[in-house]
Amino acid sequence: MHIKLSILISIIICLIYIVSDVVAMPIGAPDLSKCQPSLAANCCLINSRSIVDFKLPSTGALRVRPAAHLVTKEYILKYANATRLMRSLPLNHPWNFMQQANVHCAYCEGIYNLSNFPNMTLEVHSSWLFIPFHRMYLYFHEKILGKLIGDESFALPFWNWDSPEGMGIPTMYTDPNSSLFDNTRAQNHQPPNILNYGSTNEGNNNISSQIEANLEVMYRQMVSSAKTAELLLGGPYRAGGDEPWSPGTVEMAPHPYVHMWTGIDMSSFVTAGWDPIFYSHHSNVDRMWEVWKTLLGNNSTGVNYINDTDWLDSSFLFWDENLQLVRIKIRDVLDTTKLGYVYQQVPIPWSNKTAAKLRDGEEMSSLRLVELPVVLDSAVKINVELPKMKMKMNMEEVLVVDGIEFDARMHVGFDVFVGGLRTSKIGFAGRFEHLAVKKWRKDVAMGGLLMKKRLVLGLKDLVKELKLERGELLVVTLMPSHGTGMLIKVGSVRVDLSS
Ligand SMILES: *[C@@H]1O[C@H](CO)[C@@H](O)[C@H](O)[C@H]1NC(C)=O
Ligand SMILES: *[C@@H]1O[C@H](CO)[C@@H](O)[C@H](O)[C@H]1NC(C)=O
Ligand SMILES: *[C@@H]1O[C@H](CO)[C@@H](O)[C@H](O)[C@H]1NC(C)=O
Ligand SMILES: *[C@@H]1O[C@H](CO)[C@@H](O)[C@H](O)[C@H]1NC(C)=O
Ligand SMILES: *[C@@H]1O[C@H](CO)[C@@H](O)[C@H](O)[C@H]1NC(C)=O
Ligand SMILES: *[C@@H]1O[C@H](CO)[C@@H](O)[C@H](O)[C@H]1NC(C)=O
Ligand SMILES: *[C@@H]1O[C@H](CO)[C@@H](O)[C@H](O)[C@H]1NC(C)=O
Ligand SMILES: *[C@@H]1O[C@H](CO)[C@@H](O)[C@H](O)[C@H]1NC(C)=O
Ligand SMILES: *[C@@H]1O[C@H](CO)[C@@H](O)[C@H](O)[C@H]1NC(C)=O
Ligand SMILES: [Cu+2]
Repeated sequence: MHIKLSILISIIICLIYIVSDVVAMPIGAPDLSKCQPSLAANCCLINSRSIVDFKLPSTGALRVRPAAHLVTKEYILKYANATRLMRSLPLNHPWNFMQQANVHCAYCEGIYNLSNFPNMTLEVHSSWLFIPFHRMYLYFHEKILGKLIGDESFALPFWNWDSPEGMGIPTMYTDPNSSLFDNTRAQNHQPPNILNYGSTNEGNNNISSQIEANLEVMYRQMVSSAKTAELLLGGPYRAGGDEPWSPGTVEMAPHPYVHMWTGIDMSSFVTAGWDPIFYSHHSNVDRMWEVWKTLLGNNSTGVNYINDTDWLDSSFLFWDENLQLVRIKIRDVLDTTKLGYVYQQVPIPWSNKTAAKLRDGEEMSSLRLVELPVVLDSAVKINVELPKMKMKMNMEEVLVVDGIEFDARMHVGFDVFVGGLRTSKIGFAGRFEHLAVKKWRKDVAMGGLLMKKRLVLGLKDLVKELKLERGELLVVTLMPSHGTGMLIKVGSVRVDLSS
């Protein structure tokens, strides 16, 4: 009887799975006629009856996106001119600077629902949409800027924050008379101040250790924790599936930190695009995928993108440089050379940072050991077992921090460290961080918005560096990194095997 019941239950579960699988499909481009403006920001996109499918540009010379701190005065004038022209267009022109900025708001503030699943809100963060959506956004922005100054070779700069020379605000953005300026930038973060996105590095005034800590974060987020395209780019978000909840490592650090650090406009999804520095920040985020491909992509799983048609066929709408509304799919933007651009080659100082960065775990030894779920009002330790199973060749341990819940009105974040019972060393494994969704969202204004997310980090290298063995207990430390940890709850932590 019991056996029959359990068989029945399994069959039902299978059926539910099959049915939900049938429902799941690619994210459909929004229906622009169905805009639900948010409370303070009317960032509805300009609609058009004529929509054409995106076509790759005919091949010409490749545009080379330069590092922002290495460009000439002439380049800066050209870029500032283009942005000034963009700012001076009529407000209702799709190329107007504020219209360009609205694109970001429109795709992430609950402004549109999916055209093919109308009771799901369209959101381009916290999932595998993050990198390709922002790639498309920058592509059109760059083409329009080039059009405005009659220079098809114009390429956006990238803010090279992953390199010591690029860790401060690039000087092209600091002239208050320039169209590239934004007056909400943080006064105390102007040059020569540099970013300090290192783990447990709060209040550090030692520039060289600040740089070292930053490079360690780069190495963990981009190399050791991101051995597969899905770990790097993020987990699934499908029409008819779950809300986006599984951001990739490239989205988690230092991307949100750089937003927060830069200033007020940059700190929220609605206003980030108002600051011209947004486009070079995201140009570097985009560049990270390209760098990753050359470092790891060739031998991870053999593919340096996510081979899933729900991802490849997810589509979006943008106004292009011919004043045409176009529908573009993720499969159109896998290769930047087909889009006509590449990045200037600069040193990658973090690519080979290795085990040397393991630290002494003494400072963490007095932390309280907790059971989950737990509210992260301070740093906590959790014991988690490494799977006993023998691993297949290309399998790896992934650390899954699940059921992360927080009030979306707050900027929240925590760092993850891993150690073992037999070793006093610990290693930084990665970071979770989420920008505040400001009061503009209706659901937020009406009494809070509970967000649920999950963080997945590759552990294979760290397990090797710490000489941990199968079946051994790990000590996972979760350390609030951005002052508002008391607002985050963590549901569970486990180690899975994934291929
Ligand atoms: C920028 O615009 C000014 C004024 O329109 C023009 O004189 C100058 O040549 C332009 N500079 C570049 C580099 O395009
Ligand atoms: C979405 O809407 C359909 C009807 O249009 C309804 O049957 C379904 O339950 C809704 N799903 C959710 C998650 O609200
Ligand atoms: C959009 O989706 C949300 C759920 O995310 C739902 O509450 C809302 O009613 C939908 N709006 C429309 C116009 O269907
Ligand atoms: C900005 O422009 C004003 C007046 O046009 C001028 O007085 C000031 O020196 C300029 N500032 C800079 C930093 O160029
Ligand atoms: C700054 O940090 C570096 C590297 O971590 C260290 O070698 C140096 O002694 C520190 N300097 C000061 C003044 O603390
Ligand atoms: C991966 O392939 C690219 C281009 O084919 C090459 O430049 C790069 O060196 C390769 N990386 C590795 C780690 O083999
Ligand atoms: C990729 O190949 C390089 C060079 O052969 C090797 O050092 C590295 O461990 C490989 N990475 C993975 C994820 O297999
Ligand atoms: C992608 O998936 C399809 C269908 O599952 C498969 O036929 C194809 O070989 C895969 N491509 C790569 C590059 O792995
Ligand atoms: C690591 O990379 C840097 C910059 O690319 C290089 O200067 C350094 O020699 C490399 N170190 C090792 C140990 O390979
Ligand atoms: Cu964004």
